[in-house]
Amino acid sequence: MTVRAIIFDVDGTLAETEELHRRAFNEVFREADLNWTWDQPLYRALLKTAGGRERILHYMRDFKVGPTHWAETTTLAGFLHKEKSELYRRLLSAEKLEPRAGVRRLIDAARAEKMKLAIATTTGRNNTLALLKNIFGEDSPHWFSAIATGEDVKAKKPDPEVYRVALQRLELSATACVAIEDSATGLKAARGANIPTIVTPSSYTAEDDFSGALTVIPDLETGEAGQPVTPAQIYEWIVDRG
Ligand code: XBP
Ligand code: MG
Repeated sequence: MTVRAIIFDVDGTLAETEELHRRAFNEVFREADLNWTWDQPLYRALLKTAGGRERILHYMRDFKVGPTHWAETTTLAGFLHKEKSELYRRLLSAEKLEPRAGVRRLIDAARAEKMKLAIATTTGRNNTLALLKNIFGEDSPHWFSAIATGEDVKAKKPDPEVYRVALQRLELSATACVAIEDSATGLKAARGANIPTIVTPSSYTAEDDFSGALTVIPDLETGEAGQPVTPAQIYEWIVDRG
């Protein structure tokens, strides 16, 4: 018996992408002649709202900016988010990102052991595919048996729905899988679906509360004792602590 699948979060877990998302938000705000700038401290706070469109709506509400009518507010948020998503992918096609430390090693080890791989993310499908191709190469989307994104759900993280969709597509039970997340929001979503979860905090989430995680480690290369995380190690953690 071993772990049958690893379900990866995307932003902050596979790669440090949030600075690119933030750049795309700010450029689109500028292009739309909006006097909005999301600096890093503000973006850290705004990241508590998962999903770019929801984040823009939350910002307009909290900072009392943008149109006063609800219908216009949602139209503007939808427009800005669509533009931002296209710009994010243009930025990704011009800039090579690296996967976070140890991610590629664990993926290769899991594939060698015939474990399944999946994705459970808040961002959209095109963004996900563009990032996978950027960091792992053109063929890499085929490594994943299930890709569940924000487009597949009614409620985004911290709601567990995206993890439930991933489990359904994998045709596996929660306890046969492990999730890898970088944020408290993502951890809550994975735990809400009963999936044991490893947390590798990212640059924006280091201060989050990770209670309920199987382990919190700097990254998949460093692990708990300076050793790269392996499928066997994950199974041991689940048996000992799950
Ligand atoms: C993290 C998020 C996303 C990104 C932006 O996603 O909250 O909203 O910040 O992506 P993940 P969109 O679940 O992968 O960590 O603007 O496409 O929503
Ligand atoms: Mg994340």
